[in-house]
Amino acid sequence: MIKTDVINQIADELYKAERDRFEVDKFVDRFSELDIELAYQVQERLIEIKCQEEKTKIAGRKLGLTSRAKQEMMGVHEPTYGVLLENMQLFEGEQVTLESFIHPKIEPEIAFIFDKEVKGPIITVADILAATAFITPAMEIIDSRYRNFRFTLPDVVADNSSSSRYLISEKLIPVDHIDLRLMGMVFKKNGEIVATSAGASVMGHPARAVAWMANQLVKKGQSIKAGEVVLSGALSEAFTITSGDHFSVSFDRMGSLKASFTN
Ligand code: 0L1
Ligand code: MG
Repeated sequence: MIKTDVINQIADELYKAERDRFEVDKFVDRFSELDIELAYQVQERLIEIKCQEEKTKIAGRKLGLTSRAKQEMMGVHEPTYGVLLENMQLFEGEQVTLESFIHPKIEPEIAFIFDKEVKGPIITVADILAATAFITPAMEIIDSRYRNFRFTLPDVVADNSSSSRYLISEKLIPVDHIDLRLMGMVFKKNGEIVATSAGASVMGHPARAVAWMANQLVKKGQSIKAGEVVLSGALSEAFTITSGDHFSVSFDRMGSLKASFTN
């Protein structure tokens, strides 16, 4: 099969799996040529299809696999990134119905909102902080299209890093004077603490993950644009969502964010 056909075939199957809510088997077994580079091309094609079919556009980016625990689980040393679309955003206070998901999980994150463009190749933590207008508490709902969340690194990259929905707090905080590494986080499910963590769990500093992405994007002539939202990557493991669940994330100095789910 020629390369473009492989890209189109995988992107099309992933798009339909999400749209029609079914699981697919990982693609590396069918397409031996699926490496990380090709996987990012599939991801781009998938985003093109979604923008066209769903009449939406790019709102920002997300980092995935930023914690050492998740990287070790996958046997990799690098995170991944994906795209956030406008129609993936949920709003605090809305009851989220589970009918459009396959097997959703939720995880606590930090959102960066940019007011300047950030273009690699030598972006540092300081560059990211200088271009950030605000930070705010966030949660990401991931919903891998792969059967039982079983995939390799190229598979998950092709699947837009398992992204599905995200929500951010409307309380926007300037990043000045906050040490993001030491910022504590408490994540609760139905009123019980299920995870505690600090910003440093994301690659030592959440902005380091974002800087890594900016330095990757430039290889494809892309950048983080002014106005975009970037999710840092999770500060804890992800938790399965079932109907009736309530989740909240609270950060030292940034505030809290809640999400509730129903059938
Ligand atoms: O946002 C994430 O960290 C998810 C990345 C993909 C891995 C997964 O689906 O668990
Ligand atoms: Mg995430």
